[in-house]
Amino acid sequence: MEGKIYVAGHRGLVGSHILECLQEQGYTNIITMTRNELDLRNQSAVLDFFMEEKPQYIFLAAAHVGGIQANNTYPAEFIMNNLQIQCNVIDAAYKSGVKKLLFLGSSCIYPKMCPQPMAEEYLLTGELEPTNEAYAIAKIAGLKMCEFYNRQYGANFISVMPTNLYGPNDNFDLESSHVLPALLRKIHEAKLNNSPTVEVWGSGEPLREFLYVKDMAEACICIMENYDAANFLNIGTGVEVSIRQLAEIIKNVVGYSGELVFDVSKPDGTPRKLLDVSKLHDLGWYHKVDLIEGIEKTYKWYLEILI
Ligand code: GFB
Repeated sequence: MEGKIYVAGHRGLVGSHILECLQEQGYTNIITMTRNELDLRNQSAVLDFFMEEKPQYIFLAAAHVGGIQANNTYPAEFIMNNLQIQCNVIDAAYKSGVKKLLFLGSSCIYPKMCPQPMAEEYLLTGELEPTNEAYAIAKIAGLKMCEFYNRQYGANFISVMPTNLYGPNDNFDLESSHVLPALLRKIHEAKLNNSPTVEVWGSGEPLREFLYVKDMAEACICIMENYDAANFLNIGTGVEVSIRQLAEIIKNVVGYSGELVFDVSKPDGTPRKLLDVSKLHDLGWYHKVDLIEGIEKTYKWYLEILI
């Protein structure tokens, strides 16, 4: 409980909840750095920080992230920023003698036409989804880097691959956000403006799995405490919904009765992305918050920050 923990990305969606959960669970020796204090893309600054602070446990939740449109429009930034952050932190962790590091990946690492649900073994068995290829390649490099540092140097670096996450502290910017916060905001604003319709990107047919971020944070801490194998782990619920069903659920939570209008000029992305979470369940970890409850909590938070 006294070991020095560094949460990288503590202002992001996952990092902020990891920090909060660690504090709730009684961890006291936690360090964080804002982007202005430490630019994780700067290799020498990162190494200096690790050598000086000598943290023992690292949650690597810092990343350049975004929804389908941001990924598709800015692939150079997604690959460069993520590779730099990961390489710098993972290598500095090794050089400074970190005991254990948890690297956060993404379910978009799996092939576009992957058999469903997607088991860990299906990595690198097919072509990636083009809209997020840059991000996926960076995340695959990160998980492989952890694997190779374990193999060659005997490090204890673990990777987890979460499904689509959502919750308080998410990004609600309509151009760069993921689908859930985008639809929550659009439907809320349509209700306020008495607008008869809401625009939903794509066909509404793609299937996605959503995990409430607090569950994700608890899973990360549980894995950091209890799991030492070199193989990476999927983190999800094992439950999927179509984008159309998601929009209907959000309409119910918000209390909006207008129509959904599907803009098929926008990309659908991968048709289906359901994780096989049997290995996680074998460890005894199950999600607690289901989709409706999670959306209700997120909407409550969203209304509070608007005040
Ligand atoms: O959440 P999302 O942006 O990302 O989009 P991905 C999921 C689906 O929702 C797509 C549709 O089929 C979108 O077309 N969608 C409908 C919308 N309306 C909207 C909207 O208003 N905004 C957004 N953003 N989508 C991302 C990857 O893939 O998922 C990342 O690009 C990462 O690399 C992340 O892996 C978890 O699930 O398609």
